Amino acid sequence: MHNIEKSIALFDRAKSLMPGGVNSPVRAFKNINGNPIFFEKAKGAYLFDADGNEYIDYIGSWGPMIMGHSHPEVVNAIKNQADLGTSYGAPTGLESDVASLIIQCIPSIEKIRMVNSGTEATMSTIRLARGYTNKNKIIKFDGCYHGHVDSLLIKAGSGVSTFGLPDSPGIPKDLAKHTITCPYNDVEAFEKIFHEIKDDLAAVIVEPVAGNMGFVPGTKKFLETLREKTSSSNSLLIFDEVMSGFRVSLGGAQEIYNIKPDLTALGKVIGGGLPVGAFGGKKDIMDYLAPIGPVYQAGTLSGNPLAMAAGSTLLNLIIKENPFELLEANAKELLGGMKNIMDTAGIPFSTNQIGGMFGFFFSEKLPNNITDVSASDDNIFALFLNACIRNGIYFAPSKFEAGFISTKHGNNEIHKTLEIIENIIKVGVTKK
Ligand code: HOZ
Repeated sequence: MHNIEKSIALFDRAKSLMPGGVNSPVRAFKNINGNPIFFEKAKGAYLFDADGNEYIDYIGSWGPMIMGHSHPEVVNAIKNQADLGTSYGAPTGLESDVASLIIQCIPSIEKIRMVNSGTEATMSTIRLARGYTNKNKIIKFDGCYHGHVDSLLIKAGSGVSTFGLPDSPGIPKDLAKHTITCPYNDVEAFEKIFHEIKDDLAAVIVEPVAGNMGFVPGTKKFLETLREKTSSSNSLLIFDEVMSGFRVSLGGAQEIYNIKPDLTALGKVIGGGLPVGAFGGKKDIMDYLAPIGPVYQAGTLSGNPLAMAAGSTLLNLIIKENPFELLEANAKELLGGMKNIMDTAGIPFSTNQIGGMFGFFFSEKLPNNITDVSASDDNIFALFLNACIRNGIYFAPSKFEAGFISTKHGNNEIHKTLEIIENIIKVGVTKK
């Protein structure tokens, strides 16, 4: 069992200085009654905390560390760029490097704009969709999380589900009334809502592979229906691939489903671990942005050279290696092993994965939407998670978050993880 004395002291200090002691709520471990671990360094598949403990990391900074932490080429690119300047507030060729790599991999993106976070990316797609279509309403799906954007923080997943805050105060009712929510993967419910509001429908936004209600892929029929209906009403289809982009395959979820959205929001991997977001899509829609078009969007640090240097290096590595089959095979081995352990112990358990993203649930039936995820066992999840973390396995501390595996998670890491989990289950840590 890891001693986490220093993490406990660091959390106490942080609580006196920051709300909940954190800068992003899920990190507080409040829902699992745990103490967050404070980290000092990371390498490959491993994190190292302030007490000197080692963890096999299955969060990977929520996606970006797909080739492992502190990849030497990414680190060198950041160091080299830092020597040349960290921000100019003016264009660089690096921005076009990242743009062309993304456009090469994701054919629905003909033009792209860089921003600083996934939240900024989705927020900008909504404004652009409203400006371009001259309509107001947005359909989003229960349990999808698109960042903390006013219009999208309604029945959202991730932290708001983790802490049971489906509708955050601070969002004007007049704005919220333009966002209509619908159950995920429910074609009939969507069609009903669509027919009621299609004349004023600016956009449908969806995580085609949801990573913020645990890991729940959209069904092909559901996503195809969204494409067909939005095209028929001159509304835009927005894929939020902040999590799934460069995580489930080189071309994102849209490649797997063979569906072209009008706009795509990206983040995480494309910044190589530095703060980045981007949104892109059809040329005529993107050219509706200032300075060519009337829809305004801007940012001093957008296309920041450090982030672009890290992002282009990581994207080049991913394009060269195309590691998605390997990642999926390794994720399957991990999850298959976990399932065997749970089955032997008689604990209801289900799993899913695509490429380098995965999910596990303490429920017999594999969840298809947030209602199913909510019904999975909270008590066992919290006990299991705390036990894993205290024994050096770092999984996301909420059942409403996804898991991530990197190219540095080899046989050793997977077998060690399974051995530790087997012991945890044997000593009955997860018994109620
Ligand atoms: N909501 C983020 C992932 N879905 C978690 C971000 C963080 O706490 O770093």
